[in-house]
Amino acid sequence: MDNEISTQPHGMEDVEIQEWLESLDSVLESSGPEVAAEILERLRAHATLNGIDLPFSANTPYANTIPVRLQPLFPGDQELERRIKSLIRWNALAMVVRANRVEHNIGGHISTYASAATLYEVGFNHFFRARTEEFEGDTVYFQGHASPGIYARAFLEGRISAQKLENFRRELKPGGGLSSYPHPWLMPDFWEFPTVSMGLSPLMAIYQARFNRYLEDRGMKAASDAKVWAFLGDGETDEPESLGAITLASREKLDNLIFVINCNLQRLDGPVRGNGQIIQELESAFRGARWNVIKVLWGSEWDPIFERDAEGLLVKRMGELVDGEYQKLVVSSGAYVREHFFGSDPRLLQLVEPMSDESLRRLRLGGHDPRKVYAAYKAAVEHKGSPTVILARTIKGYGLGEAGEGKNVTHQQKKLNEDELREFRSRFGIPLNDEDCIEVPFYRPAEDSVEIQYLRARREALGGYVPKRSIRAKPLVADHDELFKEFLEGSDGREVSTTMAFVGMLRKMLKDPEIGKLVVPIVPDEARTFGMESLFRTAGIYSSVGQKYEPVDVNTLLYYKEAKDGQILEEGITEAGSMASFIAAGSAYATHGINTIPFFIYYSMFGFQRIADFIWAAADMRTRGFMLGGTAGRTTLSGEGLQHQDGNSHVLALPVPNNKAYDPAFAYEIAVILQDGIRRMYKDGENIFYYITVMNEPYAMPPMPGDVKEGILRGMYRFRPAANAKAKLRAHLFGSGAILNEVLRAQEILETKYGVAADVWSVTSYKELYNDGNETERWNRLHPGEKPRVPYVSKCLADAPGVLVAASDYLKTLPNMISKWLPRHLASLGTDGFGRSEGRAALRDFFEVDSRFITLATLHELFVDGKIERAVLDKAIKDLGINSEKPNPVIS
Ligand SMILES: Cc1ncc(C[n+]2csc(CCOP(=O)(O)OP(=O)(O)O)c2C)c(N)n1
Ligand SMILES: [Mg+2]
Repeated sequence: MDNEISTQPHGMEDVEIQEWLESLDSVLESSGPEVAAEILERLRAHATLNGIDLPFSANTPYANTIPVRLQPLFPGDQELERRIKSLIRWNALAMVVRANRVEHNIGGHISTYASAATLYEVGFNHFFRARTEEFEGDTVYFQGHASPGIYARAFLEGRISAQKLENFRRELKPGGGLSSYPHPWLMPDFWEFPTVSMGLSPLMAIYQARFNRYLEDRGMKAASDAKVWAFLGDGETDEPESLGAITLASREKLDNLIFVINCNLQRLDGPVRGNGQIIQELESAFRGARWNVIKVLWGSEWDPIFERDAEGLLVKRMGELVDGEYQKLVVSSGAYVREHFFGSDPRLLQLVEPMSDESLRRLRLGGHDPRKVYAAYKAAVEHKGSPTVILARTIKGYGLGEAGEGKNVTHQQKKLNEDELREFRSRFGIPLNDEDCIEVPFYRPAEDSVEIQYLRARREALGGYVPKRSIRAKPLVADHDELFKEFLEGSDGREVSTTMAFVGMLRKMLKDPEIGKLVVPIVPDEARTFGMESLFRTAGIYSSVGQKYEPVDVNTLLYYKEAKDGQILEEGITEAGSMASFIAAGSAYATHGINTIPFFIYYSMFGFQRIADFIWAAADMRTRGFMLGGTAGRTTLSGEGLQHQDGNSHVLALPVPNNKAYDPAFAYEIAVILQDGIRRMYKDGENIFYYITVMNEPYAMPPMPGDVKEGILRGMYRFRPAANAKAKLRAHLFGSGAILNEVLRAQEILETKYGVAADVWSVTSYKELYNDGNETERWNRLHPGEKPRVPYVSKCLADAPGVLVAASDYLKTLPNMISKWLPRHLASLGTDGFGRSEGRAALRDFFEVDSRFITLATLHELFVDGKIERAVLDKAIKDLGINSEKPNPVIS
């Protein structure tokens, strides 16, 4: 840690330093901080020019950033706010303690909110503005583990009943309960942002703040001074996502963004940086990234001590301690603090000589002092030109005393004994007698009490209650038949990939009078890979500063055009950041009342596999939009090798309940899925989103064979029936994505060489078929007296004679999932295993998914069925050039 501002240069007299400091003070007084800063900058430059090697430090001393003389007056009724906060503390604690008395181990957290109560209450009483008709409102990401406190406040506000509070973490109780953490899926009128998977919310908040600017720059919403607040834990900052995008925030000058990091110096197991100083570490990271950093370390009780310390000894001493020592001081007596902290120097001891041990113990930290927190928040909201981070020092489990304050076990403290409860009650002045208090009842003062009146008045002044989620966008009205019609007609023999076909649709959607403006294309530096560069010029790449340079390719048709009203979000190489943009755009129907339709186009391998937790959060948040996994298919993406070739994503998409996953083969399938998706999400308001894989293998796109729209959407339809349905040898072949072409080739081989008449089915979504099958089974189980329903896939194959074979570019488990609803055994071919750097043909041979292997699988099924002789099979293996001893691709 290089936070030390050395106060003991070699051989220099204290007097001399004093003189320098005094002259700076006098400049400060006579000419102000800007002049003082200018002088220091000039001195630094002068020193460097003269060969003085100044060590780099992004740190400031271990002290409050805002000096007392610049501290604004606290505008609220401090005593009343303290009483309200105490009641919230009590109810938050009561929720957890009561829940765990009823159901042992139901969990919940006391100590996170206990340490953050002041940080939230100052926000609620003075800063967080609600969304109203006139004002878009501030956006607040609450730290997930602090949720009991947020619920407890809503209880005092009369927004959550005592019964709901009683059923914290018991959502299935009659009358409902409260979800453990912020989950819009579970509490869609209350929570807006899922935050509890640590690290997601800081990244989402950054991209949310940037998306707000994007909407303004594109003229889709009025400019406003609304803020995005994100409350994080200090331990949470170890997640790479937490700090991973902070330079974007400063580069984009997001002064609408405020991080509040609750620096209680502890995480779950112990100290965040026992041997270091997390606050100084974070300060240097954020200052290095050019954020406005405000440290709120010491409460007002410290002010007079600092005042007495003309030599700066106290700040120096504070900079010396490591967090492990600070944590110890927090749980120690005043005498211990005097001896171990101030005792390091007799001059320091003298500073606190007039103070009793008790008052030493009660020296508050900055994050627990509303005046200091208010000053920081006010400075943050007024700051211009960069995002702000507030590093607030607090105590984990503040107020829990022996029950856990500052202790390593405090994160998981869920129960308090009688003495501990009484002590907490007394410390925070909760009006409950000794007997009642041990029952830990919820406590809400009467409606006409000053506390409730004050709390309501403050929220009224700030526009209403927070958090609150509501859907404000109006549904779309058009049906877009015209838009998609041309794509149902095929490519007239021209060879195109599904990616190219999709880009054609995107181009057309961008011109549509209703949805054109709403489309938000998002790419992580992969637009050229997907042939999207033509959109650079027509739609423009969003840049908050326009284009300050003449692009090198300005003379070409498709030059790299950046523009302030550009529509494309070209995010650079960050799938996580792109997904955060997707979430912001896909939830704007609620956050902003705007139906933006995100299309996030990326390398399919780097989606579900890399950023699955963001996708899960998007699902929780009821995000709408389309994710397009490009260069998809383990054998269809040739050359790249095992890191790129995706045969996994459709399996990884299975667990996300409201995600619809499609592996289409043809342009018209994509058109049908997109049109229907826009209708379902933006007209009918369904809380679903789409994952569609698109490939880069070119082939002729056929016209839609009749009205197969329902089949496309439900997961399968017959694409090409057998020429001779009456043949003796029959088969049904399933193909998906680019592998459907292999299946069609197999259909021909089987017919011409082996006399097998096969129907070919395009399976667009195994996930749809699987969900439908399960749903049908469940319904039948629950309704035994009624006519049993039949799964869609069983209906499709009800009168299908012959053997069944499926092939896709994904794991074999996909077709296997639906095999139990099929009339006969299913042979599944797929791409389990690691990819290879190879061409398509070799890859399909290696993974055994080409037309030859599909043919063999069909013949083998017929052989097992007793329909053909062994000899036919042996000959086929030879004729097809299949090496029976080839290594198994799964493990080779
Ligand atoms: C991605 C992820 N990993 C682990 C956890 C489990 N977890 C919950 S709270 C916590 C400690 C939090 O410490 P900190 O961020 O400092 O918050 P505090 O409670 O101290 O304010 C951990 C590890 C989680 N919620 N998310
Ligand atoms: Mg912490």
